[in-house]
Amino acid sequence: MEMIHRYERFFLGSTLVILAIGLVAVISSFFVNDLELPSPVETIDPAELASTPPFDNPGVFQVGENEYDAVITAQSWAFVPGVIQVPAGSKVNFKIGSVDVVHGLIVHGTNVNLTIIPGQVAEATATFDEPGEFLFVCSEYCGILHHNMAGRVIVN
Ligand SMILES: [Cu+2]
Repeated sequence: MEMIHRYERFFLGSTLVILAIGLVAVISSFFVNDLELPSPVETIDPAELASTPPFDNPGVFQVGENEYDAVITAQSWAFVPGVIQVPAGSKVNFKIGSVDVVHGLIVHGTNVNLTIIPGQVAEATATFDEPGEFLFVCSEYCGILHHNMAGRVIVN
């Protein structure tokens, strides 16, 4: 006599197959799509961030024909600079560090979604093909004025 009902065995088996497919998808995506876990690009002493290049001079810097580095410091409760202006068609490399607590950076209309951990430099790249304004906000609750922590990418 069977100890496990055949339906139960069927669902147990299906669950294992689905889990295995998911695991294969996740693992293979690391190699096929070159996905990475969010990890520190480099580490930096948060107390020294404001006096360490490039964060001692935050701003937007042209590094190629259509390429810009946006060096940003995050602090309670502002991004410096709060406005990033680039021409349409620009590739923007966001490079951001926090001087105090954990912040986040989400740039609307792009895939940029970073957690900014004090002591770690976070980087992401986005291309802005169309002129317009793109709001960016802090995505980690960082204190009483968290809701004011925002800025804009202005694409001309
Ligand atoms: Cu914040």
